[in-house]
Amino acid sequence: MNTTAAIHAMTLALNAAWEYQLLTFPNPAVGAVCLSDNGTVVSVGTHKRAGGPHAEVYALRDAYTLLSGDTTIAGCDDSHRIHDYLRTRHNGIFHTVSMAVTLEPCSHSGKTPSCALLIRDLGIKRVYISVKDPNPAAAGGASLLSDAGAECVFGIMEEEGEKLLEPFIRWQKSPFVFFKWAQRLDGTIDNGTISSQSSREHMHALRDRCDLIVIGGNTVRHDRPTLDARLVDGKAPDVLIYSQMGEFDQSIPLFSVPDRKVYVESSLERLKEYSLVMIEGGTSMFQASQNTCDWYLCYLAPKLGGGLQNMGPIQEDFEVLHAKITDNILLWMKKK
Ligand code: AOF
Ligand code: ZN
Repeated sequence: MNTTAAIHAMTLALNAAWEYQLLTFPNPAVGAVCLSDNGTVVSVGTHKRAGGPHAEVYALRDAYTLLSGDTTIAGCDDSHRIHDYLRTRHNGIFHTVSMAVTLEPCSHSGKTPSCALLIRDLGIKRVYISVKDPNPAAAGGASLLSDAGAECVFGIMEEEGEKLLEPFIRWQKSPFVFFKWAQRLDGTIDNGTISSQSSREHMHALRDRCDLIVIGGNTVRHDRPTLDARLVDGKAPDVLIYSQMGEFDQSIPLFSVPDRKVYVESSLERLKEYSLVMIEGGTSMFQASQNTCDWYLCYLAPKLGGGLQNMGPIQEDFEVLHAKITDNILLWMKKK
């Protein structure tokens, strides 16, 4: 198979993984693609949440369903069941299948069984890999496959694979912190709901995964937010109100969410106790967290008018890590 087909497959795998960026916390975001021997894409899989099937397992499940016509495990989300079923029923159909994966297939049994062992047992002959697994417990899947006679090709879109993995590497040792805001095309960030329903659901899914939200005191006073994850039935993270003045009206909804801690503090030291932190706010919160943020996430709504305030005097050049176009545009960025 030519490199163009491998790059095409890896691009699909990377895009699939970005769909669940941060949502897999504390696991990495991972994507996988199965290809037929002429380079046609057969299936795309992505890891969706920690404890759930790995990306390879979803891709293999869907490839099996398509190639065999057997729909028994078509909608199955139980990784043990998928592994067991594929092992006993594959009937050699994977011998002409190659895979592209954004992360080296895992060698270990964690919450789910080993992907590398499954790939080996299905008789897959070639695996394109973007980056090695930095987690020592799960690494080594490629040598396991090579020892069994499969070809592992490393370094396909390696730079892109490394960017995808940055949060995973960061939250192993210190908090991964991102600043999130929503704006209209004219740059305004105030006055009512800006983002679409699907963007707000995505943002609530992120809140559900975060263990801390940081927000500026003025935003709390003006917007009186709840800062929970109600749109996805998720859990509400703890809240740090970053403010020089300790006094807040306790009837603001965020104070009455059960099982959550709320801190009012004039420093960001508290972040060190957490692993995945979202900062929300406007100009002053952006400035206060300049040296703390790893990434930035902007939801851009295709609207003009309706607001007055923008990000003000901030000057920043960002690198776009990933952009997703839906009814809004999602921009994952980091400072250049
Ligand atoms: C893969 N494919 O899609 C992911 C991998 O507890 P577990 O079983 O979910 O294993 C988690 C570890 O596996 C995680 O720390 C990382 O090293 C690797 N993640 N590996 O082959 C995937 N998400
Ligand atoms: Zn795995």
